[in-house]
Amino acid sequence: MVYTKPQLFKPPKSNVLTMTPWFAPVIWEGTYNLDILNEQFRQSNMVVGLTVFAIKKYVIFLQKFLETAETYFMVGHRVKYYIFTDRPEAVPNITVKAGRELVPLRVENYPRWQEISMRRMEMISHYSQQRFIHEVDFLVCVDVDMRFSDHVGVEILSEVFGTIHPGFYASERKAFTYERRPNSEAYIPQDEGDFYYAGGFFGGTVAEVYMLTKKCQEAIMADKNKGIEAIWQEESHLNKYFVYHKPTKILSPEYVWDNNLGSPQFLKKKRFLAVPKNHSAVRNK
Ligand code: 5GW
Ligand code: MN
Repeated sequence: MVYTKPQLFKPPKSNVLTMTPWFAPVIWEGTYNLDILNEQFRQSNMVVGLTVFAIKKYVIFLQKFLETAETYFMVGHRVKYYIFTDRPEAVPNITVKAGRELVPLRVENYPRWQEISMRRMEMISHYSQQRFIHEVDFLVCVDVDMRFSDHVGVEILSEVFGTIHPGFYASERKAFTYERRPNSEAYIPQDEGDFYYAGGFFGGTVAEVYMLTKKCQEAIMADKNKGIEAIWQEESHLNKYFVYHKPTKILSPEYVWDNNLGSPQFLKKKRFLAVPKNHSAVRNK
């Protein structure tokens, strides 16, 4: 517990928002002391579940995803990788470090890609209630077409957290690609909303992730019955949820980046990066 004391009149960052108006911290490199956070987390002996979906050709992303997670994700802590897949035999047999475990979970395959993407909410809510609640304390729910490229640790954990989408961090509200049709359950009026959150990185305690995914799942089904599908599927519903259930922590775009967006000055770390995909090869629609 030896470190330089916090300086009330020398905030570590002044170029970016580090606290929302509802007092949720925004996590950037330089805002936290990992030694303190790790110490606190260790004392609680908690377990983190990382959920990822690899359906059909997306199993090809698992090798790099898991290898890099072993290097950068929650190092030194207990981790369960929950891999939802229609092809458990295609899950790479990688050796994981002590305290970490690979758990393949067989799921159905859906013919439409929009359905594959949206059904993640249903699967996560179902397994949260049936299984995750008994096995882990926190859930981190991410896309698989990604690789870890820098530290992602306990600084992200909180009751419920979302990540600022790398394509919209500087956008005005009106430019957010929220669902704008009032007959969708994901509808957000022009004068509401804080950030545009990425569908590919959210999480929290199992209880909170259960509520979030359940609510999104119900909204998706209600839309389906009305014959409407939100513009960005489950990402639209996640954004709607966060307007009215504010995240208790916000991850900066350091936590979901895409090198097509360059390397702006404010971005000190690229922790979780989109893997370029050959759309025609992996997305046999
Ligand atoms: C297939 C065709 C088009 C879009 C998505 C898929 C697809 C997605 C798939 O065939 N299998 C699959 O497991 N997924 C899961 O949904 C992956 O976990 C993937 O990361 C997630 C979201 O789809 P992405 O990553 O293609 O969406 P973007 O918005 O990151 O391009
Ligand atoms: Mn993706």
